Amino acid sequence: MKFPEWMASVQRRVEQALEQRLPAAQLAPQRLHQAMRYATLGGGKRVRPLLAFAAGEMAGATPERLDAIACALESIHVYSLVHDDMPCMDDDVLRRGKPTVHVQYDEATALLVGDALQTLAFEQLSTLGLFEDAGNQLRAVALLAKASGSRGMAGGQAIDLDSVGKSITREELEFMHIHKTGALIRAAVMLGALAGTTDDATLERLNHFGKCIGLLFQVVDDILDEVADTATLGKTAGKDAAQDKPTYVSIIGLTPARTLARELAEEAHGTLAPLGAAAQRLKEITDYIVSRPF
Ligand code: GRG
Repeated sequence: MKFPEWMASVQRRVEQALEQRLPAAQLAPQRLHQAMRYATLGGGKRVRPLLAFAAGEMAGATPERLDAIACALESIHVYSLVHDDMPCMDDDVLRRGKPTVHVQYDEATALLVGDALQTLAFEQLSTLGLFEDAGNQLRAVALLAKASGSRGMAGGQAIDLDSVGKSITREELEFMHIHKTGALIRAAVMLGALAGTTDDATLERLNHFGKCIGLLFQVVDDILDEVADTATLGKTAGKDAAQDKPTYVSIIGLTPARTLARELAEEAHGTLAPLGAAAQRLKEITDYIVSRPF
């Protein structure tokens, strides 16, 4: 199967899995469940699920097992977007082409949607029999918890909020992004691999690949933001805080950021090279991520 076809089939599969695993809209409390579904369904590239499927297929994990893992990852990701969009953080009114949850519902609901999606993720991941090996399942739960918490995504977000209007070094920016965006992307690769059978050397290799691709994702995101801003002559209205945030482009410049993206993609490919054809999908996802802005 060609990559675009594979990607579309995983995206469809994940949409269906999320649809089934999210509490029904008719189930009380209806407003909260409707808002959880509103936030999660019908949008997004599903990059983290794609990475989990790619690594999981490589490790021989069944698609049914990967469905649950993909849902756990996407639930954490959506929770982070819903909270990130709130007035106390980035104060965004649009996400995935529709009004953000606090705009469509209200702030308290948005807070609860994030909370409930986060715990739903761990409920999914701890389903009995989801992993061949109970030790690997516990490892996956711990990995996702760490990647989401203060030593991962939430920690990166805290640094991000603290850096508004300040000048930070390239090293500090990298530290922030490895945590804020990179940790969950890295966890996606690792969780997929843990759902199948993978030796420790390969897991270590995938861990390094995850680190490269997590950072790559953010560098590309910064480039895309810059290119979009330039095209629309600046997103001035209502985005002051986000505009003052340091990015790869603001710290090292657009051309060096593009060079960095290429270098990170090369490092990701180099890390996967010894895995041969088994890592084909991971290589294709790397190219998909890096090719977006160029
Ligand atoms: C609130 C704890 C907490 C964390 C928020 C990830 C994050 C941390 C905030 C998102 C803000 C943001 C726009 C970050 C830049 C990179 C990024 C994660 C973009 C959104 O992810 P995509 O492109 O989105 O995968 P889709 O909609 O495709 O799922």
